[in-house]
Amino acid sequence: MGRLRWLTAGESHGRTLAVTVEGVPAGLPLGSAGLSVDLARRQRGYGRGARQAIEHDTADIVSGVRHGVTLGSPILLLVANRDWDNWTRVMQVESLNDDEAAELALAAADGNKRATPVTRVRPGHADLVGSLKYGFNDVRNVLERASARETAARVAAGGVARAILAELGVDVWSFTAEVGGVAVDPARATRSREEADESPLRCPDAEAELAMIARIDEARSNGDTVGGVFEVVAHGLPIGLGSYVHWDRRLDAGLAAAVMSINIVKGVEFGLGFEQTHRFGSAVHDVIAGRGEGGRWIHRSNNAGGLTGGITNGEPLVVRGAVKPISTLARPLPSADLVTGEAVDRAHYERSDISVVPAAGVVAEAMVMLTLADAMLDKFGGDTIADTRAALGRYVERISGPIEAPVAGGRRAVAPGATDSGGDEAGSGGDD
Ligand code: EPS
Repeated sequence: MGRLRWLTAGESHGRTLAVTVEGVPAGLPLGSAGLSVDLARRQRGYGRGARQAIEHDTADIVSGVRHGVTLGSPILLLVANRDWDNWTRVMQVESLNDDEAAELALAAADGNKRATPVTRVRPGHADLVGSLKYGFNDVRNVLERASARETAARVAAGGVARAILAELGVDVWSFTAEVGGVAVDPARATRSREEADESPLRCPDAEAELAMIARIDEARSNGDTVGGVFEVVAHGLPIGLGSYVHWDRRLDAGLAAAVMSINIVKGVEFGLGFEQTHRFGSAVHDVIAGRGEGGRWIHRSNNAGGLTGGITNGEPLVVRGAVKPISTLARPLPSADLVTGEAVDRAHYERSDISVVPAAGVVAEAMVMLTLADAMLDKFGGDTIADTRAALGRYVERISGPIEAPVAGGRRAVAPGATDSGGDEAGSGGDD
C-alpha cells in the first residue's frame, strides 16, 4: 500500500508538532475545527497529568487546503506546544551563545529540573537504549521525541483520514475496555456512544468505570501507574480491503503494526484474539449464513473481528490494544546512571500521567483510520474524492450482484449467436 503517506515531526517541549499528509484526494471538505475534536478527546481522561492543563491542542492547516476543500497537494498540519514558552532556552534550536549557556548552567545550579541534563534513565522508557543508540549523554535528547506527546500529531493526521472515510461511509470509534484488570461487562455496557465518550474514562459500562477509577486512585496514592485495554471498532467497511496474496498486503498485519507503533501499546488482537486459543474451532469460526438484503453476505458471529485471510469481510472491524502502565513513575523505580553506569535509588521524574487508556484509544482510532484510508485509496484510487466514491460504488454493485455458476473445466456455455467451432467439449483443455 502506501497511497496515503504521512510523517510527523516535533519534540514534546519544542515549538510545535507537525505532520505532513500526502496522497489525500482533491475535493474533500476539511477544516481545522473538525480536526480539533479528536485532539480534544485525546487530551481527556481520568488519570491524565498536569501537561494537559497547559495544552489546548488544535491543528493549524498550513497547506493543501483552499476555501475549506483539499487540493490534492500535501497537507501540512501544525499542533503548537503551549508549554514551549517554558522551555525556550532548554529546547532552543540555535546553538547556545556564551551568555545563554551560562544562563542554563546557573539555572541548573539553582536546582531547575528543566535546565539540568538527565542521566538517570527510566526503566521501561526509551531513555537508555535511545541514548546509547544515538550517542547522547543527556537523556533529554531521547525523551523529547520518545514522549507520547508526538501522538497529538498522529491524531491530527487521523482527522484527515476520518474525513476521507466519512465520505466513503466508514465510521471509527473506540472505548476503554479495561483498566488495571477491571474489565467492561458487555451485559452492562449500556451507555450510548455519546455518553461513553463524555464519561471520565470513555467507558460504556458505568459500574466498571467506577472500579477502574478506584484502580487509578490507588495507583496515584502509591506514586504508581496503571495500564489497560482499549477497543477500536470500525463500521461500514466493504468486503475486500487488503489481500491474502502476499504478507505485506494483509490488512490485519498493517493494522497490527499501526496500533503496535503507539508508544504505550504492548499487544494487539482482533475479535476474539488470544481467547480463541482456549476454544475448539467449532466455537471460534464465524458461520456464514448466506446472502441477505441487497446481496449482503451474513456471518452469524464476528469472532474474527472483521477480517479473514487478511481481507475485510464486511463485519465490523474490532481491534484491541494492550496498554502498559506508563513508565514514568511519581515514586520512581531504582535504575542506573547513564554516565557513571552506577545503580541509583530513583529514576528521573518530572511529572507524568497515572493512566492513559482513553487517550491511547483515541490515538489507536487515528492509526486505524490512517491505515483504512490508505487501504481504501489503494483499492479504489481517485484523484478526487468523488472518483474514489464512484469506484467504491461500482465495486459494491459488483460484489452485491449475482455470481455466475462455474463450469467444470472452466469453459462457459456458448454465447447465443456465436458460432460453435465444434469438437471441443467442456474440460477438454484443447487449444484452438
Ligand atoms: C503527553 C505529554 C507529556 C506526558 C506524556 C504524554 O507531557 P510532559 O512530558 O510535559 O509531562 O504527559 O508522555 C508520556 C506518557 C511519556 O511517557 O513520555 C501527551 O501530550 O500525551
